[in-house]
Amino acid sequence: GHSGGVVWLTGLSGSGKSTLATALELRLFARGWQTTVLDGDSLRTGLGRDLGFSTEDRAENVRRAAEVARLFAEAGLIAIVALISPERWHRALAGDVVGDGFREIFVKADLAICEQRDPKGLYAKARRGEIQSFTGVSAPYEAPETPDLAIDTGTMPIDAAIDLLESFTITSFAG
Ligand code: GGZ
Repeated sequence: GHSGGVVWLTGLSGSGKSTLATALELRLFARGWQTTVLDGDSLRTGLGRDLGFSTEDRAENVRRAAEVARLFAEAGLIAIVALISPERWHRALAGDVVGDGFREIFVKADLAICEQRDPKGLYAKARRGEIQSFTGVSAPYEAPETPDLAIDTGTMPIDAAIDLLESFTITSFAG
């Protein structure tokens, strides 16, 4: 059995948040746990489709995701949230909304690595000035100072990263 909770993944675009979120969900499902994934990229096509990328709009995006995650957690699920949530006050807001059961995971990869990966070509566009306020290029990313867990996807093999996140989640919410 397990309690409800929120696994909040923060990191740059291309740091591996979505990959880890999907992989964690599969691992937890295999253990019979109830989970759901809230991914920034897909939330923004619906729940947050009126929002842009100013610091205020990002905060509102984070707040909405946190409110939804809280509802899932109260229903006993593990909500895995993958949002850049770039500034410390954004993550503090999420933590305040969720309360107990909020865990902040720093998905850490140097900007150079994320930019090298550039799966959607967004960094290249940002460098050409075709996307404004792009995190890491023309908008800030403040690394968490005291995350509950940091996973360095730039140096750690993906399987090891998933193992680490799974163990952390089980330790946090098994009961
Ligand atoms: C950052 C942007 C931007 C700008 C579009 N800055 O890696 P992706 O492409 O697939 O997912 C990113 C997503 C970021 O949305 P979030 O909701 O996670 O951000 S936040 O928590 O800050 O609200 C990225 C894409 O949208 N994207 N423009 N300017 N990422």
